[in-house]
Amino acid sequence: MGAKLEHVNVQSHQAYPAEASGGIPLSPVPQQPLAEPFNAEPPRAALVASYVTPSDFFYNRNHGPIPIVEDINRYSVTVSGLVERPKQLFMKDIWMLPKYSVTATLQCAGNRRTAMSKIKTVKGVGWDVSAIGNAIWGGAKLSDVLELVGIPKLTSVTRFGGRHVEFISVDKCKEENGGPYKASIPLSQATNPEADVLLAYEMNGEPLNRDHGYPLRVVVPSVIGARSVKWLEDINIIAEECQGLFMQKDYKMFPPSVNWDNIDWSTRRPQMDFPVQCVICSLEDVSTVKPGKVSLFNHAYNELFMHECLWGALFLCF
Ligand SMILES: Nc1nc2c(c(=O)[nH]1)N[C@H]1C(S)=C(S)[C@@H](COP(=O)(O)O)O[C@H]1N2
Ligand SMILES: [Mo]
Repeated sequence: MGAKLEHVNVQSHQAYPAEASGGIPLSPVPQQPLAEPFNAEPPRAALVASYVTPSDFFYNRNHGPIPIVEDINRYSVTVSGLVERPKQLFMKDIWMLPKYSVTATLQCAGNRRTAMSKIKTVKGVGWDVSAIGNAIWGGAKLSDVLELVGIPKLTSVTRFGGRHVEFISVDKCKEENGGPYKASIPLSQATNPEADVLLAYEMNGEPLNRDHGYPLRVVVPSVIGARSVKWLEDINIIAEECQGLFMQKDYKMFPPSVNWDNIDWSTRRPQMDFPVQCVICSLEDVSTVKPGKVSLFNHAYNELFMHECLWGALFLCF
């Protein structure tokens, strides 16, 4: 079985074996060596082949080279900042906490950017429609982890004025001038057990693989993928939201009157949730069909489903 993800923005393609997705014909994949950072999405037919997206078909978005964490025993996450009892947590400390399985959709905020660019050019990776996936994530709840440093459940501000939880990763990227990838979410969401924010060490019942954040990543259900930081290294409790580029000068929505010459990033909050959307996946944009009954399969997403993505079937008669 060959590579299962399609490297975005690569032009030269070769036919892809149909048996790789259980008989569903897949779109072609590139044969070139992969560039860094690695960004890839599955063919759209793979998305509707199963409710849970197999890890091998799950899109990949990276801003820097993928780091290798070799010594799991020495790997640790520091929890510090505006907290009473800062702590260094090793994997054994995380594994000791109650384990939860959460089915959650991750989607890159740039998904469908190629289609958006047909209306007005947008900067960024030229995704088709498949920078989205539905996985069963296994790990500890962030609300339990934060209790270890003295932050009770359902806290929106710590005694020291902490209101946001910043996640800082191991990987380094050029957009942060060689610094780590980072993002934050409000403390009220992080300490709410019902929000199901996870420090995940498993994906679809297997240890997280390297591409998806081994050994530990954040999963923030119902929020754009950019906030689900992979290869977590530090958790920082801070007063203001994270000042990193991906929170302040990227992943924001502006009206059509704004362009690169007049943009004022400070006028918009970092994007967290998504608009409702739906995509037909069993046909390509340019497919033509014969008159008669046509079965279509789509994926639909609505943040009100909270954690779950709905894979639907739609039947149309022409
Ligand atoms: N450390 C780190 N975490 C990261 C990123 C990254 O480049 N580095 N990319 C983010 C973005 S933009 C998305 S959409 C998701 C993608 O997760 P995946 O590659 O597991 O699908 O990871 C997020 N977490
Ligand atoms: Mo993303």
